[in-house]
Amino acid sequence: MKTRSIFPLVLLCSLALAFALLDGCATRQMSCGGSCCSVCALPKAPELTSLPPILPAPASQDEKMAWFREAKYGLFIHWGLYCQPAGEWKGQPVAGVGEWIMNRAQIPVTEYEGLAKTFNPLQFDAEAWVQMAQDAGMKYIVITSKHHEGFAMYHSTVSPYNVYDATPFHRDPIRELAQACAKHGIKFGFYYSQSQDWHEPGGMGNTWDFGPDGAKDKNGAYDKYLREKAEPQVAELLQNYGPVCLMWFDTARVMNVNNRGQRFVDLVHKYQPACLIDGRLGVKGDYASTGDNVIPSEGEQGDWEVPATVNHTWGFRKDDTDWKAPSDILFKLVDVASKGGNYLLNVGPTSAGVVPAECQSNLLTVGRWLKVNGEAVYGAGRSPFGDEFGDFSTKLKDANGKPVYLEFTDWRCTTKPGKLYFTVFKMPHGGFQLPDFKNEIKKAYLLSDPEQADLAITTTNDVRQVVIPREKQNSMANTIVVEIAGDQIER
Ligand code: JFZ
Repeated sequence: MKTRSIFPLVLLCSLALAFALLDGCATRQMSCGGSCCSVCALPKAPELTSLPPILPAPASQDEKMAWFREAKYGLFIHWGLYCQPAGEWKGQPVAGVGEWIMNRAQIPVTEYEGLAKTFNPLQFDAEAWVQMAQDAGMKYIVITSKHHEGFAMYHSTVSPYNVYDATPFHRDPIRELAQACAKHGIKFGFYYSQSQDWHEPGGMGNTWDFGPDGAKDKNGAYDKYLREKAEPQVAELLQNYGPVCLMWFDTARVMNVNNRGQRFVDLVHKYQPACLIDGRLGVKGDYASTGDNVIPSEGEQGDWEVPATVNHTWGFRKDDTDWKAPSDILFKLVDVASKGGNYLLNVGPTSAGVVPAECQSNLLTVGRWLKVNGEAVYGAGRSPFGDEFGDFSTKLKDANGKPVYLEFTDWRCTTKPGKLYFTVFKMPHGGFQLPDFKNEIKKAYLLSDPEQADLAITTTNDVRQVVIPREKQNSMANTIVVEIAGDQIER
């Protein structure tokens, strides 16, 4: 009996291993966050359990935004069929971001569809991805449920062009991720390309197969696509994956006609009143999205988010290993937080289903810093100063003769009631010079010091300096907590 019941498993696993070898994954690092097949060491598909209920309608906009304002740091994931060509088509590199390859190489739909037949990311492990995000200090995950290529990365009943029905993988990675996120207490949201869909005759963007976009807008094809694919798919995502923290729409094209944009807003409100809408739907959302990798030069009011890359692409490109260094990621995160925003940092997993090892390791380095110093980031408010962001050069002029803006990167300040957090990236030899403010200082200590030992503050020519013993300094950045009297800074 025993041998009989184990035989199909062994067979399955060896088949899986054969596929994995074909995919070249045996040479890559294995990670089994959940559990692994003991024979082939590939992660096992998790058993699906029920998902938590959808959240009730928030009582106010502040209540709706509360988790987002606390979170500050999220993981963006661009994963789709484009991770297989990975920036190369028919042996030639295709310029631009990886997920735009179909457009940039003008690949006909019929040809591009072939990528579904070989999509089989056997090393995919939802548990490992979510664990990585958590260890990196990220509080929410936003994944491409359908990018411009038009391929649904979840089991859609609206279109068979989806990961469950059209690939040998025959699993719903988004369902698995929803479950892992619920388990780890990480918020989960979806990117959905509402306007561009290069797979459909009525979707925007595919001019090589289906002609100019203007005609689709005027002859009803676009509305047909919106009503028959985009809207029902968004409804599926909002109904079948538990609580959705936000919907990340993108590259809006004529959304203000025929209530097109509003209809998406209505769907979100109908199915998940607590779900946020990003700033790229084409009608007003719950927060503003900046341009890609664009960090405002000063503090900004309202709620906003910077979508950013860890290299120069969103979808995986095999030729792009120019990873942002951990110190750079950390500076940008604290910079964004000190200006009042959120940082949504992207990874592009491979066709094997893994996040490149070096990229992971960089994110985890930042995560270790945040484990100690996260109090200065999560739920922290804007800088009450501003001089630290930069200034116009007195010497350098741009092409129009205007002074060039020079960014300063020495330190950033975030706040909580009664506390200033000075995160210092370049520690001057004589100590950190506090910006001028009148409030009484009650106490100053290093956030990394569990004893919260008082740091000495010296005053020279009315400038206060905080001295940090060398042996207590972290090489990436040090956060000095300054406890002050009063909740408002007096300058
Ligand atoms: C879009 C997508 O086309 C791209 O593939 C990726 O998903 C990215 C996150 O979003 O690209 C944009 C959209 C908006 C701007 C720049 C690139 N923008 O406003 O600067």
